Amino acid sequence: MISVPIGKPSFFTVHLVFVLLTILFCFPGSVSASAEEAAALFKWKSSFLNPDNPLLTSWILQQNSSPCSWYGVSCIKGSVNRLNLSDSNIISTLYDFPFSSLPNLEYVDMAVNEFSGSIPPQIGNLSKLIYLDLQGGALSNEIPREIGFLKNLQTLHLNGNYLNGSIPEEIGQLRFLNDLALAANNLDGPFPASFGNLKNLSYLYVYDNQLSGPIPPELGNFDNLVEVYMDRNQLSGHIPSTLGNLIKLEVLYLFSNYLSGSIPSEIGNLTSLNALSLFKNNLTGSIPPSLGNLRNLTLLHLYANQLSGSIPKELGNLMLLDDLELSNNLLIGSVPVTLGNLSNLKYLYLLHNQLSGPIPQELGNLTKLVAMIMAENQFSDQLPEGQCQGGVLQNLTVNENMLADVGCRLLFDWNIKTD
Ligand SMILES: *[C@@H]1O[C@H](CO)[C@@H](O)[C@H](O)[C@H]1NC(C)=O
Ligand SMILES: *[C@@H]1O[C@H](CO)[C@@H](O)[C@H](O)[C@H]1NC(C)=O
Ligand SMILES: *[C@@H]1O[C@H](CO)[C@@H](O)[C@H](O)[C@H]1NC(C)=O
Ligand SMILES: *[C@@H]1O[C@H](CO)[C@@H](O)[C@H](O)[C@H]1NC(C)=O
Ligand SMILES: *[C@@H]1O[C@H](CO)[C@@H](O)[C@H](O)[C@H]1NC(C)=O
Ligand SMILES: *[C@@H]1O[C@H](CO)[C@@H](O)[C@H](O)[C@H]1NC(C)=O
Ligand SMILES: *[C@@H]1O[C@H](CO)[C@@H](O)[C@H](O)[C@H]1NC(C)=O
Ligand SMILES: *[C@@H]1O[C@H](CO)[C@@H](O)[C@H](O)[C@H]1NC(C)=O
Ligand SMILES: *[C@@H]1O[C@H](CO)[C@@H](O)[C@H](O)[C@H]1NC(C)=O
Ligand SMILES: CC(=O)N[C@H]1CO[C@H](CO)[C@@H](O)[C@@H]1O
Repeated sequence: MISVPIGKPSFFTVHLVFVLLTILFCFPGSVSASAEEAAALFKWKSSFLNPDNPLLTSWILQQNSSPCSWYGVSCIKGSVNRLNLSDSNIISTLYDFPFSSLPNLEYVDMAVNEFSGSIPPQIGNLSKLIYLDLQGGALSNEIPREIGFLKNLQTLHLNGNYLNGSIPEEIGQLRFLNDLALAANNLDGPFPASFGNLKNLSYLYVYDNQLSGPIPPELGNFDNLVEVYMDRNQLSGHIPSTLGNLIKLEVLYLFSNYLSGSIPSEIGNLTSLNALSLFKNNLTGSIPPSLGNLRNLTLLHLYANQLSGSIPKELGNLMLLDDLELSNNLLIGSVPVTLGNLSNLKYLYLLHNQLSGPIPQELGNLTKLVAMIMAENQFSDQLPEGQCQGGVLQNLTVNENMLADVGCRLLFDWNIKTD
């Protein structure tokens, strides 16, 4: 009875050896690639903490087994080419993965399982790999340098694990890399110097780590970039003006870092941009009027910086904008009347600046506004009449200004101080 935990694996081993011998004796000299691959995968499965995983009941060894019809396995010419075990409730490590027994493997999708332990250096033996997705597990320790041997890799998703240390220099050898996701780990240190080699990147997700040092200036040469998420790190230095070359860029998230200097006016050349989020940095200088060229922008978050000067009237060109947040800066002057053209605007946050003058009547045209947060400025005169008509507005905050007559006080839960 007591021997059950030991007896089970040894039964598997005996069974495996028996099957392998059967294969060898029955088909001498013609052991097919797929039978070897089947044995290797079966052996790996038997190392799982849940080898009886109900999704993997097709993974059984029989005489002359081929794994090609097994759950999640696809073959080309009888050899395993693709392994898709995403979201399959596997509880295991990668230590016993048959890295040296699957020579034709090109696609590995093992996202969202309970893989723990390190990524073994033998990962580098999967030399034909094009696609590797190990996101959403519990992998820890450093990304092995051997990742650099995977020279054909186009997609690498290691996000959502507990990987630490810095991004290995060897990543620069992955010149075909198109989609790199290292987000939501514990990675630190600067981007390696070789990062500039990854010229074919379209998607770069490194958010929510502790990466430090500058944004690699070479990023401005990555002509195919479509989405850049570098937010929630410890990046410092300036935003490179060369980012303005990235005419395919649709998302640029750099928020919650330690970036300083001004917003380069070249950002206004990113005419494909849908979302620009630079909040919670240490950016200074004024908001470049060129941002008014970003006509596809729906989200512009520049709050919690030290931006000065006035709000450029050109922002009124951003007809698709639904979320404009400029709070907690040092902005002065009046709110441009052109903002009244932003007919899709739902969120207007100008809280805690040094804005003055009347709030333009034209803002009363913004009938989709849900929140208009104007508090802690030096606005004078009256509120726009339109704002008193209710609409969908749920939150109008104007306290700590110098607004005189507030006729529609009762519509909202205001806390108005008129000093
Ligand atoms: C793996 O399978 C899932 C679910 O069917 C699918 O969404 C995903 O695209 C597949 N991955 C690859 C690399 O084919
Ligand atoms: C990574 O984390 C492990 C513990 O999980 C620790 O032993 C190791 O020193 C860490 N490595 C780095 C480079 O921080
Ligand atoms: C670069 O990526 C694109 C897809 O974005 C792909 O079509 C092209 O073949 C890649 N080029 C190289 C040299 O990897
Ligand atoms: C990019 O922006 C800068 C500054 O706004 C401008 O001088 C330059 O002509 C623009 N370049 C291109 C290629 O549009
Ligand atoms: C703006 O968005 C529209 C609709 O998604 C798209 O057709 C158009 O190409 C975009 N413009 C630019 C300059 O990317
Ligand atoms: C922000 O910038 C100011 C002025 O350049 C500097 O004095 C300050 O130390 C910076 N703060 C942080 C947190 O980087
Ligand atoms: C934007 O607003 C200004 C001032 O309210 C107005 O003169 C201008 O015609 C508007 N532009 C567009 C494109 O609606
Ligand atoms: C916008 O508001 C102004 C002043 O309240 C008004 O004169 C104008 O007709 C409005 N424009 C539109 C397009 O509703
Ligand atoms: C209105 O917005 C202010 C500022 O963001 C916030 O503190 C307050 O909780 C909001 N009130 C409601 C009712 O949403
Ligand atoms: C066959 C093969 O390529 N084996 C290699 C697998 O990976 C380990 C660790 O990198 C190497 O030592 C082997 O040579």
